[in-house]
Amino acid sequence: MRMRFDILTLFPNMFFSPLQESILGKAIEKGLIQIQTVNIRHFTLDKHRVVDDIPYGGGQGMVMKVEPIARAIESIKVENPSVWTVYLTPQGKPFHQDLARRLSTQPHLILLCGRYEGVDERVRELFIDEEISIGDYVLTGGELPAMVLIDAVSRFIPGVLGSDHSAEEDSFFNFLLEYPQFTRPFDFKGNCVPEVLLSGNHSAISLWRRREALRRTSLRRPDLLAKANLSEEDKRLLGEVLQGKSIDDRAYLPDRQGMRPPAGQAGIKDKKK
Ligand code: 4GX
Repeated sequence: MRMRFDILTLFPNMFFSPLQESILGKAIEKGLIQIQTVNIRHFTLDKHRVVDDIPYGGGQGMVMKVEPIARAIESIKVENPSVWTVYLTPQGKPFHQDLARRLSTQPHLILLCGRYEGVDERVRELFIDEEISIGDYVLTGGELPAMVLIDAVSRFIPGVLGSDHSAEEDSFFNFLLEYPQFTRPFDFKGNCVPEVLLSGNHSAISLWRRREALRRTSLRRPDLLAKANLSEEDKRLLGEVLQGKSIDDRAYLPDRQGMRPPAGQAGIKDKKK
């Protein structure tokens, strides 16, 4: 039942802290997932350990060479010829929750992280089973996308989330965004928690949460709402929402000016309390 990830990268250090904290760290300790980084540079054979070269035909930037990547992938395939190999690239199919669930049924994934202008096309042709994009923006490499994928996929592995939490119940499965959550204090600088949540009336609370989930989805993601399977009661609640008073959904507004952190210096600083 355990799942294994092999990450092919030029920057293995990027992965250590992010994947060892919190829930994924626990999942590794429990043996539910196994993560190994493979430094592509270790699979070069030349004195200068060259992993990239200029593009044939000219043009800007560098391209990752085929041989070190081929040797790195083959070193894993000798152990497991049926490993599924993924390349993270903006040209891939869009990553989403269903794809994460499908990948979680694979016992073993290789994640190839590209740098520079990408990899030699023959890597794709010869070794890649699936190309995946985490979104329409350009990053400096495939390492962060690989972490995003590992995180989203691992949540589907039984035992990774607490026993009271199933990834299947999260939003996106029912095509509704989640309802607003509150915890103590009741009154924060005059901003109070909705009274219904303190009423102890569980059916009223369920109705309120359902209505707020519908409100949020119709406001922010009408595309999702169109796919949702709405009950007759949902339609009635949505009707209440649509003819409701002006809707206060402040968190969805752009950042307020004057609330930004000061421009950063070099390095990452941990704010002292
Ligand atoms: N979702 N990147 C890949 C190297 C690269 C450059 C050009 C192919 C062509 C990304 C994303 C992403 C940055 C990973 C560039 N590969 N990956 N890398 N968005 O931006 O997956």
